[in-house]
Amino acid sequence: MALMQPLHSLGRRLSWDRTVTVPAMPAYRGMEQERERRAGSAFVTALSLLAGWLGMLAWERPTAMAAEGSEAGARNAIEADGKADRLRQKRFVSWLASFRKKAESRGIGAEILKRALAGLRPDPEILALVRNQPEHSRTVGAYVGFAASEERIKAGQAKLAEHASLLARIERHFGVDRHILVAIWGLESTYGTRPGERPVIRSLATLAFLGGRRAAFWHEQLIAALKILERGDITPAAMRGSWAGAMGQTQFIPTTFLAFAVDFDGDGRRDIWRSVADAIASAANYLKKSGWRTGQPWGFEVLLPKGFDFGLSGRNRLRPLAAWRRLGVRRADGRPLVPATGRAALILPMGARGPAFLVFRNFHVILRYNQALAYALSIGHLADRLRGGGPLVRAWPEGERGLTFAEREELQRLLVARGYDTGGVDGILGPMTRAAIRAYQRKIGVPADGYAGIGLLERLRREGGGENERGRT
Ligand SMILES: [Ca+2]
Repeated sequence: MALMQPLHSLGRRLSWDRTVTVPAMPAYRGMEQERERRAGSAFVTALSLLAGWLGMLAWERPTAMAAEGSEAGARNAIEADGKADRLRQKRFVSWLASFRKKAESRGIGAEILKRALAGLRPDPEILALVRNQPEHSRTVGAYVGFAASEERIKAGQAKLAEHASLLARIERHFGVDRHILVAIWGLESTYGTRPGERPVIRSLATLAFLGGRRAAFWHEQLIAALKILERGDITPAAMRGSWAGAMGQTQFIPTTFLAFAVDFDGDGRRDIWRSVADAIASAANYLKKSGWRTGQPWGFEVLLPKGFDFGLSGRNRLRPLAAWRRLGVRRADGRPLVPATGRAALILPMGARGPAFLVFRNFHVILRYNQALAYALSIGHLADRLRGGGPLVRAWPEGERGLTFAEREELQRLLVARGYDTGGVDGILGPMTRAAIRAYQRKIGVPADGYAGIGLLERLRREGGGENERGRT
């Protein structure tokens, strides 16, 4: 059963340019900016979330730690917790009154505000969920293996058969490959079996109340959720989702719902919670509006020739397939590289030692759904498996794991100390850090794949920092 757990329950701190990591926490469907539209199941870095909440954590259990170990201490801790609860409740009520005024000024009707917000209390479990984040994170390989597990493939193939005529209609209407849609359904909610159980209004109100750096984002999601209720797509009681407000079988956050959800079964409501037709068609609509190209692949695994220049990889380095072919790149499944499928980028999700992929525009469209490279790759690969394709030809490298935030910062510090420009020490492995890694890799004569693995960090540690490598000749 654990293997059938949907990915949203693992959360996503993934993105193309960050270390691809999958902490075991529920999806944090935020986005750095509104422009990302859906924020996908996005992944605010959990750390920034934590940082924003430190104040909250501090007064949540003020004396529990200090009092640990004695019965009197335990009683004091409980009393203190009771006080903290009452304080929190008082602050929440006052916050809610002010939110209600803002919602009214945004045109939300008094009736729905009354129905949705009456008796609302903050959700203390959300704090625990944020606290219990693991230090380490999954690698892309582990994530893809988890996503495209035998159980999920088997269940997905059964769903393809069960909903064949619906899927054919959705495919005709939106022009999006049914295998991709079923893969999304499979990862988001384990084919609709895990659409999320938490009341969305309560979760979003808790998050907006906690504030922090992303308070405005949660505020907007809460407003959007109220708009959905007001339109009558779903009742407050049935509007359930992840702790971060990702809702229903497609795990849309409210603003994404407002932008992309459709009523495909024609009952007048856009019900991504209970209607398979509405849920899958809404996902199809989202991909279509994000630029899906009908009939084109997301990408495929490739094999690279000996002596290949790994510096050519990178998701924005597009080349025609003919150019990749001239460089000796071939499909791992032995099929020919057909030049008609447009320009492609070469990605090496776990560096030169792992599988390589050529990816097309549709891969970037999947990234609009969720910005994590591991997510998009998982969707693509799971879709291929659902279609009857085989497992990846190359194995993921052994002995790797995702770097922690502290380790990513350490990596950047060590590179900076050696004279490389990482664009700051912020724990975010963006294009500049990747470029710095490649430069360092060329210097030490290893494949310049730009991959920030534990092996690279250990090598930097061994060689120490503090010397300016470039200045030394
Ligand atoms: Ca409907």
